[in-house]
Amino acid sequence: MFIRKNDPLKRIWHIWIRRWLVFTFSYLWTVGPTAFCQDAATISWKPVTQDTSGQMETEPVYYHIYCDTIPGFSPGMNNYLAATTDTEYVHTDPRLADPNTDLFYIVKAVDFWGNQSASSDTVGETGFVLASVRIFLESPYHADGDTMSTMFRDENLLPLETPYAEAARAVTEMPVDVTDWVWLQLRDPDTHMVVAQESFLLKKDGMVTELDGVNQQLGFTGIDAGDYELIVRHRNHLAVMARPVLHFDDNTAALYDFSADSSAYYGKDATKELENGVWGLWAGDISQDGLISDDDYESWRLASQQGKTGYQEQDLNFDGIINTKDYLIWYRARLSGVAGKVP
Ligand SMILES: [Ca+2]
Ligand SMILES: [Ca+2]
Repeated sequence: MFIRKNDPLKRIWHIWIRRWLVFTFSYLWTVGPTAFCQDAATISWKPVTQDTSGQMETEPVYYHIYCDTIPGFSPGMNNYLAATTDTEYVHTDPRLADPNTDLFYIVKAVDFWGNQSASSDTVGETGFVLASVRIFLESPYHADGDTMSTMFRDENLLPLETPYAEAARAVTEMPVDVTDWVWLQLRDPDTHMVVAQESFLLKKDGMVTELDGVNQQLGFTGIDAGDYELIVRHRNHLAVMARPVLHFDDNTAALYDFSADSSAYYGKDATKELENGVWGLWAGDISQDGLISDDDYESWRLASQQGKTGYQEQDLNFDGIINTKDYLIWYRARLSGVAGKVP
């Protein structure tokens, strides 16, 4: 379900307030539009009236409001918006009128003595679901230390803009420990149509993160909770799909770990064993057609002849140079007869 700024208040979320760590109680809050202003939104919630021991609150309760562009954000100093003793807040921000940016909000209650509640659920301009994914790529993976190369990032070769035009996104500064960009898609399990997709950062330990390089709760906006196929794509590896259809919603997502088990992947031989018990994506699909074929070889050959360097899809071993080392990776994959298993 979408929330649009010109819709009436629609959704109600339950949250729990926790104080003194002994007792909890709930209140409700909603986010909704102001009637006439496209760059403003009204966030409202029901008041906290009881403390954690069930007594009436006699002192004023403050509500701290946090706002971010990432649905899975954690409230903190860097996204603190305002405090109020009211039970609603009108937020005016030009980003609310920007169709390419969605804002999300969290509220925490703070009592007279400074005790903070747990976070509310997140509400925002659009519906969203969260995912958490770990995955390794064959090319940059080093068995020593179980990590992937960050050479592109460390040599300032990693582009600030994602290479996946279908999921355009950019950072202003590349976080540390990033190996590359990856592209995740959610598909309807019946029609196999993509319902949401986004570019994310892949850290050297295999964790996929939001653009801050820290947040592992990956937001897909514009869709409601449901069962979806999860697909991971990378610019020169064979794409993979999670084996079961997974349930996604706006609660904190459990990790789906492609690196730990070959059964995490849909299809036989969809994954390569990088070392004992560690699984990753096959390198070599330079043309991104789901096959390891002569197309990929031709692309490598041309790039090699032209002496291309840096961040190139033909660079299959992630060293910034295109030479026979890359050819050998393609050749071994070709000999193995592997192909993408995403239907
Ligand atoms: Ca190919
Ligand atoms: Ca290379």
